[in-house]
Amino acid sequence: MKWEREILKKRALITGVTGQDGAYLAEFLLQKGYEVHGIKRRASLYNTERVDHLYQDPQVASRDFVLHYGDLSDSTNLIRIIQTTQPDEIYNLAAQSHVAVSFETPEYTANVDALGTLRILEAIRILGLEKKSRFYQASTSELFGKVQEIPQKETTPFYPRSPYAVAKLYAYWITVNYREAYGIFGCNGILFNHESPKRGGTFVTRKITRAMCRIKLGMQDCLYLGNMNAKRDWGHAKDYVEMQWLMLQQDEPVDYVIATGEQYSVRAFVEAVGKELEMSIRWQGEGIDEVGIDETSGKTVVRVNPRYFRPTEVETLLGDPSKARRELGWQPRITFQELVEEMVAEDLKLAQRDQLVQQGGYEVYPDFE
Ligand code: NDP
Ligand code: GDR
Repeated sequence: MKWEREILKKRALITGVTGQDGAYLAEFLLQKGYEVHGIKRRASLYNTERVDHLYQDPQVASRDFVLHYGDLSDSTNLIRIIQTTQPDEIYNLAAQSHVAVSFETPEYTANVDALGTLRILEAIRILGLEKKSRFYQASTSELFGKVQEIPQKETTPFYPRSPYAVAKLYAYWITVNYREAYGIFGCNGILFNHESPKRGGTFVTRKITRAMCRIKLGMQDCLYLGNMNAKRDWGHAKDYVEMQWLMLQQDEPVDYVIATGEQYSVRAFVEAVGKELEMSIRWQGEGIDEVGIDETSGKTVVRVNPRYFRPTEVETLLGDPSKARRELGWQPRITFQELVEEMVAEDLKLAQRDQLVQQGGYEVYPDFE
């Protein structure tokens, strides 16, 4: 019965709905029968590409997926959206999420990633929604930064190494504080790197899959990278958003590390992508002179460019997700190999599309990052 469905229907608000995780989470919650509201930023060009397939005509009165203009730097707007939507669950995924960019825009990153989180928590309090709106905070393995323990778990001390990570540290603690001070059901998901074909093109995995697919098709000569020794624990975003939801379904708010427990270097990621594309990468030289040669073509396809080095680097991250496994029964389903295969398949399709456009006599612009 329609009436029953509406009463039972849960309502979620997602900040950062136009991002990688926001898009997967919106899809996941809609499949679960939620009414999903998302906050998108005003931009001079359309920025809803990742959620366009979920779009519902605003002329239709009853919609399950609704986008609101907003920004984490604007409290008035956040209070109004939360007041109008009265969400049962708020997922705070919005952030200036690029670590290297945070060195260029430290104040903005702090405003959005740290104070933005405070603004939402305050909105919950101002509106008296402490007992209604559960809150998920997108915390990060970057909090561990210069690692104090291997692998990293919930009790590992934090040592942030970038303006991004320092801002996220504030967000982590303000979520804990509002939970303890005001009884808000607030959780931190300390998520390790997670990727997908929806990953932004300036993060290293997507940068590699995009560039190597284009190199394979002869549309690009070389891929320029920074620190290839960096090691990460890479999972699939689809698996990880399920965990964000699961954390808000528990009886008590608890913080969890979410990771695969496996680690690969940037260099190993390049090799895995090469293998998928039937390229065999041989490394030669050291430091900034290191190059990757595709033995099948004899061409140098990877070079180092110090412009991608960071003032302070996070060299290695490896998560221990055993608490989530034990208490939530969570286990990642998608393997590293499957992640690489899916990303390569998608980027090969996109490169082939661009190649057709090029062959048709139209301009195709290169990737600049
Ligand atoms: P993305 O960069 O793909 O998405 C970030 C989202 O935040 C986008 O929708 C973006 O909008 C939005 N946003 C940025 N600034 C603002 C602002 N001022 N006001 C409102 N919205 C804003 O990130 P991911 O989806 O990968 O990550 C989601 C969250 O999880 C982030 O908080 C990130 O820091 C965190 N995280 C991510 C991990 C990962 O490996 N992916 C690991 C651990 C934590 P627009 O589309 O307009 O740019
Ligand atoms: P990260 O992801 O900083 O871990 O943050 P990113 O993919 O940007 O970097 C991973 C590692 O690769 C090294 N690297 C390069 N990185 C980029 N972007 N471009 C390059 O050319 C390049 N060459 C080498 C980096 O130095 C780094 O060591 C991501 C984001 O999603 C954060 O929001 C999130 O919190 C963390 O993951 C967990």
